[in-house]
Amino acid sequence: MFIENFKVECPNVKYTETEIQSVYNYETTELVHENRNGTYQWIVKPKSVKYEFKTNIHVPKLGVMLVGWGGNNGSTLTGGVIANREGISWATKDKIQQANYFGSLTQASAIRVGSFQGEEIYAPFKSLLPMVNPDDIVFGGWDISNMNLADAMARAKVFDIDLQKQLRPYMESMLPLPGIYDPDFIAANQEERANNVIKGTKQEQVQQIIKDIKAFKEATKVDKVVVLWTANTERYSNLVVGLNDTMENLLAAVDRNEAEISPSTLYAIACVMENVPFINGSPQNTFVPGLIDLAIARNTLIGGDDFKSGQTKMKSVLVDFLVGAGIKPTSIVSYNHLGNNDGMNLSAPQTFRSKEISKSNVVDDMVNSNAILYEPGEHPDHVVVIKYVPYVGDSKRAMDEYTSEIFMGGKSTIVLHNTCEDSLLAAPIILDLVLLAELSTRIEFKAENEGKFHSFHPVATILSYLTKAPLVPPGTPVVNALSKQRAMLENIMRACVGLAPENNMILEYK
Ligand code: NAI
Ligand code: DG6
Repeated sequence: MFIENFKVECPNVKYTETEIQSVYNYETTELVHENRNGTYQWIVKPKSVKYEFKTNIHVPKLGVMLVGWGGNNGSTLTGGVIANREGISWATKDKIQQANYFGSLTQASAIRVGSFQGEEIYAPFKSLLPMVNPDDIVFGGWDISNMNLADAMARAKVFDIDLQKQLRPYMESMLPLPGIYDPDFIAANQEERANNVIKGTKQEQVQQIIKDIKAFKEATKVDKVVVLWTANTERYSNLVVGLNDTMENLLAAVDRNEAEISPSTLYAIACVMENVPFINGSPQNTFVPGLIDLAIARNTLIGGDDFKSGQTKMKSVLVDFLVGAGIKPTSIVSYNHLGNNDGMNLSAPQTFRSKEISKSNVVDDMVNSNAILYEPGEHPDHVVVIKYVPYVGDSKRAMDEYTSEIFMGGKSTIVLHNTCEDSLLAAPIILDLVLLAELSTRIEFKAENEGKFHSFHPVATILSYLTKAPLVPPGTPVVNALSKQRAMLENIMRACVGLAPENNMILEYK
């Protein structure tokens, strides 16, 4: 059965006019490695830590500024939200299609609430905590191409033509602000597109982005802004001591107009200075150590990297399943080809390298979890190939071959082929990222040994379900397995309303 919403009633939870307060027992373990009678032994001690959570229930009017607004993802998300808001339907060759949010964790997925008279009861994921309604988002942003959003949607060739016609009146007055363009960081084939750029030094460019955010807030009267990078993949920035290794060095390097500070890092600096959350949807190392330092010092949310939309999402399910089943993946080969502007930009070796890195590291935690299968340091062969094939446009083809060792030396090969519009996968993920980033800034918590409530760590690991290479604070384990990432997010949200983690035990019926 599906219920639309619910309220938790228990002594541990209090709903006030402004917040939801919950007291939550975090059941965890403490490990010790001790010498007992001459031999070292691992001792595991169950541990319960009392936490208190406070969630501000005032849902703000949210502004979302996209870097790369006029790209395929930016125009698809903007059009998709307008179509949902306006209740638009359109004719396809198959049927009359209604706008929807399929593919969005927050808008189209469900959570299990419990059992009622022998039936499992589910509710919308978004019913867990008060969240911004996508209909109310005001969009804005930057693009190095000056095309209005209606023309950008046509250039993207993602939506059916009947839908495009209906969206055009809403989108033709939407104009991207000039962006920070540095041809050294993206493919040379993007130069033709760059007709809308901010002039000046790097410091002047940062100041312009700050001005743009302030002006957008003023003009739209939004309460909060989240900025998200969905612009072209950049090459990696070189990490250089004295340049971008600390907050002070990074800011000084901007002042000196150092060439190695990338546009994405400049946008991120501006956002952190303005205390505006910044999310990176592409694979490059925007978050150089100096920027992470800066975000921590100013307690401003940063999150990334690289939307986990299709092939990698599947990989973080399949390898988790195989390793979890005691099967040993030994070779993973992922090809894809696509013909959109992203594909064209990735046809340059330096930008492809950024994508190759983020697509390749996604099985590490699963491989490292099972020393019965893998020797220390052993890893499956893992190859990633991307080719630009203009004819297929946004309709990406992804082909994967997983070869594994099974019982008694046998081999099992699984082959997958997926054809799918890339931007229709990415747009709902962008929506989830901004909605969850906003929500997480309204949650405060403290453990029993902490005096004061505090927000989550500025490096937002809570967003990791949505990213290929989750950015984590220094010294924090990286989790790539999709089911663990989802459980983490859902269980934290459940804790905020005093619900235990979903344990799937269903003991009542055992
Ligand atoms: P796109 O090429 O259609 O759009 C990118 C836009 O960014 C373009 O309009 C371009 O003019 C603009 N741009 C480039 N540099 C800029 C800058 N410095 N400032 C402002 N605007 C700038 O690409 P698409 O398909 O929208 O993808 C965007 C990004 O998302 C790419 O980096 C891609 O790798 C990443 N991504 C996409 C996924 C998907 O499934 N579509 C999944 C994972 C990541
Ligand atoms: C080619 O791989 C283009 C990329 O931008 C991908 O579409 C994007 O990284 C999606 O990757 P995945 O592995 O999540 O499907």
